Amino acid sequence: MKFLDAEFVRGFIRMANDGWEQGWHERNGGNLSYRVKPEEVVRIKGNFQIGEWQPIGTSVPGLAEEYFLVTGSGKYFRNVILRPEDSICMIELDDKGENYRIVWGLVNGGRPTSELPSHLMNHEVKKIATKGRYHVIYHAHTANIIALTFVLPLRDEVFTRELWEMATECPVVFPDGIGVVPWMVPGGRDIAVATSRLMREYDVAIWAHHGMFAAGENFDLTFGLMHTVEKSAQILVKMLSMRPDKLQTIQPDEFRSLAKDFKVTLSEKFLYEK
Ligand code: 2HA
Ligand code: ZN
Repeated sequence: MKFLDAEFVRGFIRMANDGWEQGWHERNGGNLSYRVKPEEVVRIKGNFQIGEWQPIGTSVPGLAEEYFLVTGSGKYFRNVILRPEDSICMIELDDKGENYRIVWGLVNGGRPTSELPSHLMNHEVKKIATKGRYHVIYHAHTANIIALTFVLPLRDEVFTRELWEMATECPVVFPDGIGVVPWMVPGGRDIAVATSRLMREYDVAIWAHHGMFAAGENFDLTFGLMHTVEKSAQILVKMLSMRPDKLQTIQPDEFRSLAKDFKVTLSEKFLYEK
């Protein structure tokens, strides 16, 4: 099968373009990765052109010998749909989870995303936590969430509760809540460690003054999660622009009733009295 005909590759390209159309990927902002299933690797292996081993910059032994489809460092999301072979690549990890090599793509040179340590450490945590169910990690520069990191306390409880209050679907879409990483230098191992620690508990991590990471089972769920959180942030920004307080909102007991009917568990740590 031709590489670009594979369903997971088409899904990846569509998601990258959807993110571009949302306005979340100015210039080379954001990055996307997909942990490829063994049966999907088999189908496109005939297209491989294997490169040299390179250090990942962190260690992910739980992902040894796995394959990932990832966006390229410095590449633009808006170009992915036009020139996927120049903008994205598939990589293979070695038997220790310490090095990678490109097996397809980035035909004009380049490296996988600058946030590769964060992507892979998040994949490792999620693979264990979901018994292999999760395959997608997505980083986007979502303007409304970023704006909120200047005015809300950078605490998981506050971001989760305020965003839950903005739309009834929110506690159903992200019942585990949202984590917040304070401002840190992006691209390295330290921010990857901080983010993956939050990913043990949550499917969403906010990077203060930078953007968001979302994790999920497939492209639809992960894109939908990013979209839902950012839309909720947009409503909060609108509300705060009209007046600083709320005349009425969803109350803790109403969240508890919602949780019962929709069969989700909402931690009491988010349902504090204000
Ligand atoms: O430019 O988003 O965090 C890619 C990024 C770095
Ligand atoms: Zn970024």
